[in-house]
Amino acid sequence: MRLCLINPSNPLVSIVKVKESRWNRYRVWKPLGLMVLAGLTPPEWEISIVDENLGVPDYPAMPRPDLVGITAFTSQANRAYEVATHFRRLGVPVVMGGIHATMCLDEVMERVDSVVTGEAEGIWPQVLEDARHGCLKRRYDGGLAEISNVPLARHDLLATGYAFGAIQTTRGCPLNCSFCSVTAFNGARYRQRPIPDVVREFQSVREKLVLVVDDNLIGTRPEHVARAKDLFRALARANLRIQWIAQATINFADDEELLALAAKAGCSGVYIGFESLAPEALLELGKKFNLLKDRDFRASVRRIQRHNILVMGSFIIGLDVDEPGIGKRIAKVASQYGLDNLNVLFLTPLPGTRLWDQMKSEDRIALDTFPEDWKYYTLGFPVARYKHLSQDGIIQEMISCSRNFYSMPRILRRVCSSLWQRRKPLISLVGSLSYRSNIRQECRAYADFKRQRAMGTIE
Ligand code: B12
Ligand code: SF4
Repeated sequence: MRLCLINPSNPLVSIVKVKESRWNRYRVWKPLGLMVLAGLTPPEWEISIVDENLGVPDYPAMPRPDLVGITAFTSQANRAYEVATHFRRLGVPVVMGGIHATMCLDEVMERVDSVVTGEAEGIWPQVLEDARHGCLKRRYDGGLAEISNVPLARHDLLATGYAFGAIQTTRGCPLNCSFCSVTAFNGARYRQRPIPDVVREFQSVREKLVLVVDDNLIGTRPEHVARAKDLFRALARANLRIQWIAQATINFADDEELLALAAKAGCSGVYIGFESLAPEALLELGKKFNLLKDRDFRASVRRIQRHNILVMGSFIIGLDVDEPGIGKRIAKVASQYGLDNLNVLFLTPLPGTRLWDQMKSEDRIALDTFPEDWKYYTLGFPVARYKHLSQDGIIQEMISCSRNFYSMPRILRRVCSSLWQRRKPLISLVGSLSYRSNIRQECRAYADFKRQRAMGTIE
C-alpha cells in the first residue's frame, strides 16, 4: 500500500520558494505534521512525503498511490484542492487534515473524500485501516492528542533540501490571543511531551540547526518554566551539538537560570511576539504578558542577548490604533529594543479565531471570495478593512517599515553591535540579508495584488 503525504505550496508565499533565492533556505521549515503522520503509520505502508515548497513533482509520472493525505494552513487551501482534484480524477482517495480542514470543515468536505479534524494521533491508524478496506468515512475527529502518544516524527523521510530540522515539545496555549488559531486548534491546556521522547527525537534529527515549533517553549506558569529548565538540562546532558531556535513569550527574559540553561542546551535564537506598541491594542489582542506595567523591553531583550541568544521580534500592523506613520514607528522601536530581526504581519482574520468573528460581524473582511481568496491569507496581504489605513496606505506602511529596519546602515549597525557584544554576527547578518532579499519580491507581490484588485478580481 502506497501512501503519499503532501504539503501544498502557495505561489504567493515568496519566503518559502527555495529556488528563487538561496536565502530562503534559511526560512523554510519542514512540514512536521506530515512527518508525525508518517511516524504514526504502520510499516505495511510505503510512505513518501512531498513538500511542494521544494518544487512541485511531476505527479502523473509518480507511481500511483493508494491513498493521498494532504495538510494545509488556510493560505494553502486553494492549492490543496487543486492537488486533491488531480488525484481524485485518477480514482485515488484523498484525505485532508490540519488547521484549515478543522476550521473550515464544510468547505473541505466538498472537495476531498475524507476529512480529519483536530490532532491526528488518536485517529490516523483507524483512517488507514478503513482506507485499506475501501471504507473511508467522510469525517474523523482526532480531538486533542494524549501528548505521550505523539510518536517520533520520521525525520529520515525529508532528509535533504532544508537548512533546519523541526521538532515539537509542547502543544496548546492558554493565552488565546484574538488573532491566533492555536488555542482554538490545540486547546488552552499546555501539554508537554515526555522529556526522554524529546531528547530521543533530537538525536534522530540530522540537521545541525533545528527549529522548535512550539508556540511557547517555556509556557506561562512556574511549573511550565520548571519543565523547560528540566528539558534544557536533559538536552545539555545529551551533548547533541545542535543549535536551535524557538518561540517564547517575553517572560523568557525574566529568569537568568532559564536563560543560562537554554543557552547551554543550544538555544541560539528566540522569536517573541511583541505585536503592538500600544497598551490598549495589547489589551484588545489579549496579549497580557506584554502588558506588565514596569516591563522595560529594551532591558528584557538585552538580558536574553547577554546569553548569546538572538532575539527576533514580531509585530502586527493594521490594529485599530494604527495610524499613518506606524510602519516607521515600528521599525524605530524595534531598533530601540535592539532586536536582531523583525517580522511584521498584517492583522489577518483567520477562520476559527475571535478576530474572525469580530471582523465578520463588523463587515470588515475585504477579501471574502472563498476558497479563491484564501491564498491571500498569508499575513502578508491586507485582507481586511483597517480602521485608519486604506489598503494602499497599509501596504506603504509595511514597505516603509521593512526598508527602514532592513536598510544597509541599520543591518551593519546590528552586526557590529553583535560583534561587539560577542554574539552571533554571522547568523544576524544571514537573517537580515534573507529578510532584505525578500523586500523586492514582496513589492512585486503587492504590485500584482493591487493590479488584480484594480482589474476587479479582488474587491
Ligand atoms: C511551524 C509553523 C510554520 C512554519 C511552517 C512549517 C510547515 N511547513 O508546516 C512556517 C514558519 C513556514 C509557517 C508559516 C506560516 N504560518 Co505557521 N505555524 C507553524 C506552527 C508554529 C507549528 C506548526 C507545526 O509544525 N505543528 C506541529 C505539527 C505536529 O502539528 P500540525 O501541523 O498541526 O499537524 C497535526 C494536525 O494538524 C494533524 N494534521 C496536519 N496535517 C494533516 C494531514 C492529514 C491528512 C491528517 C490526517 C492530519 C493532519 O495531524 C498532526 C498531528 O496531530 C503553527 C502553530 C501550531 N501550533 O500549529 C503555526 C500556524 C500553523 N501558522 C499559521 C500561519 C498563519 C502561517 C502563515 C500563513 C503566516 C505566517 N507568516 O506565519 C505562514 C504561511 C506558510 C504557507 N506555506 O502558506 C497559523 C495558521 C492558521 C491558519 N488557519 O492557517 C498557525 C496555526 C499559527 C497561528 N498563529 O495561528 N508556519
Ligand atoms: S499568539 Fe502566541 S501567546 Fe497568543 S494565543 Fe497564539 S500561541 Fe498563545
